[in-house]
Amino acid sequence: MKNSATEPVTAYIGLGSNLDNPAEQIKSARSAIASIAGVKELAFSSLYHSSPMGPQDQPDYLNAVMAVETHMPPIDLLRCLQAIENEQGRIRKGERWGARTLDLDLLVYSDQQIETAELTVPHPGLADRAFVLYPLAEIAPHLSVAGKGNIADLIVKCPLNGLRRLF
Ligand code: A4P
Ligand code: MG
Repeated sequence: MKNSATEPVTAYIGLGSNLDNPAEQIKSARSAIASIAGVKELAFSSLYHSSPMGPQDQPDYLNAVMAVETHMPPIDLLRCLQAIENEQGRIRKGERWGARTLDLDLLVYSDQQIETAELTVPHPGLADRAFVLYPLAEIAPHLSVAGKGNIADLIVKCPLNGLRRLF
């Protein structure tokens, strides 16, 4: 296992927002994640503009991906991410894929494959989502995603779907 107390692992976090000034939401979330004890920012992608996946009667999204180094077990990291979502005013209305101030998904945690009631890693939607794959490839062009393959191969099979890189 690579998440022992002595050896940190690299994890990738997907950030998405389509309410209440998405650029500010993502900026605040980046600082909040980098401030978690035992988490260090390694890289942050450009911001990407994307059309909503799911219900179409919601605003477009801003998306980004962050790479971090951490000693924290994946479930603890997920709980910290959920706390940040809540702090930034995320209201869960029970609608699948509905509008949100902030969505933080644990995309990849080292080379681990995890399947529990609370956490699936790599994130199950990763390979089908341009707004995840393209920013991920920007900061980790040589990444191999456990059980799914190389990021370069995944990108080839995933149309852009209107995704635009901003800055
Ligand atoms: N969960 C399991 N595995 C994970 C993981 N790897 N990372 C569980 C994060 N959470 C994980 O999540 C529901 C449950 O998933 C959690 O309780 C957690 O234990 P949630 O955040 O409460 O609900 P959700 O986000 O609405 O559901 P879901 O199915 O996770 O949605 P996604 O996949 O997060 O998609 N369109 C664009 N363009 N850009 C977006 O970023 N995002 C979504 C949400 C919809 N449409 C979008 C975007
Ligand atoms: Mg989510």
